[in-house]
Amino acid sequence: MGRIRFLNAGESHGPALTAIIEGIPANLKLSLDYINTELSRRQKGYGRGGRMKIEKDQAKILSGVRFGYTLGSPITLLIENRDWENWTDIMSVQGQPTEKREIVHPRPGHADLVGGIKYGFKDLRNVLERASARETTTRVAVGAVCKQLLEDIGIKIGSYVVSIGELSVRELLEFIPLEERGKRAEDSEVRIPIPEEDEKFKKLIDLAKQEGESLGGVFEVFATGVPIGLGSYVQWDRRLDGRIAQAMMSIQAMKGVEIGEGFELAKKFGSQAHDEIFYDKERGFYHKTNRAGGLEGGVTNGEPIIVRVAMKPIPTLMRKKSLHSVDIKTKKPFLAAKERSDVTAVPAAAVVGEAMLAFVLADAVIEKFGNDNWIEIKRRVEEYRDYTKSF
Ligand code: EPS
Repeated sequence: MGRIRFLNAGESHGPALTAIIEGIPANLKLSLDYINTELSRRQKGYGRGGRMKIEKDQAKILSGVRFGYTLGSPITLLIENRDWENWTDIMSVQGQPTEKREIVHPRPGHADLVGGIKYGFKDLRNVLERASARETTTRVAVGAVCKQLLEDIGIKIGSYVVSIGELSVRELLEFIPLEERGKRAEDSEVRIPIPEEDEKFKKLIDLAKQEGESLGGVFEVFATGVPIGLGSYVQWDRRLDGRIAQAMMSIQAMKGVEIGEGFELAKKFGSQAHDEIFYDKERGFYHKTNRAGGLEGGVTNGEPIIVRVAMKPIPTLMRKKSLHSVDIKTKKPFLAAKERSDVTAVPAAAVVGEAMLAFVLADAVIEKFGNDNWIEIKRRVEEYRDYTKSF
């Protein structure tokens, strides 16, 4: 397995969220502004709820960086929850439990019930606080560190939304280059790369909001400039496609991952499914198609990595009649709890997907090229890129 790891901690309404990343080599230039820009990208998206109006996520670096360069020691990131001041009694570390904001009507589709049973909580707030997608804030901060490492060796990551509910722009994307899709998504409130379609998507989200409903969708994350040979076929847990899928599925509410043409490939004859190999002195080995999404045998093949991820609708429904549930104390039928939530968070989830892809790729880079001094590692990457061309 790889050599970068991170752990994060923090409750949604606790004082702060933190993450420790270990394994980022020394002498990598790191910008805090870059991290904060990424955090603000995660906060965007038409259909977000009230919480995003309260928060203005900003990271503090508590360790591992000096005068703008990494030290090779663990990097600690801290993001304060502005909302914390409204929850000090409910989320108090000491003192007596309160029934205020207690949750006893688990929401279908959320971790509420399974978490309560598993950990033995009768107040399901204990589950919600950590299961919440608020946790993805730190993933984005960690991803922003990894992205800076990757960009320094020419690997760029982006994302865009393909569909929300039944509305899709997938058919319209074919002739738009990946990087252009990512660029256009930045200017769209729903992160779709076809600006003319924005209004349609916003109307659907408005409708869902009116109905007290929520919406899921599909987003794609890509990486360009990826060298041949990251990941490995020699053992199941070294295969990079598997590692990417795991990272994506670990994001709250994700229910499906495809790489390249994914499920569509299953319908094709072999001759229509695979990417033929060509050679050019300038480019080295290359493919004219990229149905494999940049991965063959669990190893990167030099083409852009393309990952498609499906997000289910958020479980909190604000409509009068939410979903059937059971009061965990009385065992009587009850409607599921309502919490402040988003109507949809697919645009934000795409930014989290970028962070997870950045983490997996940075890890794979370090695994292949070394993990101590970034200056040496960078040189090794350059030499290796020459070697793959002349192979
Ligand atoms: C989120 C913060 C949360 C939710 C959302 C994501 O804040 P709050 O619960 O205070 O409104 O808005 O999380 C969920 C919808 C969920 O079910 O976990 C964030 O920072 O992205």
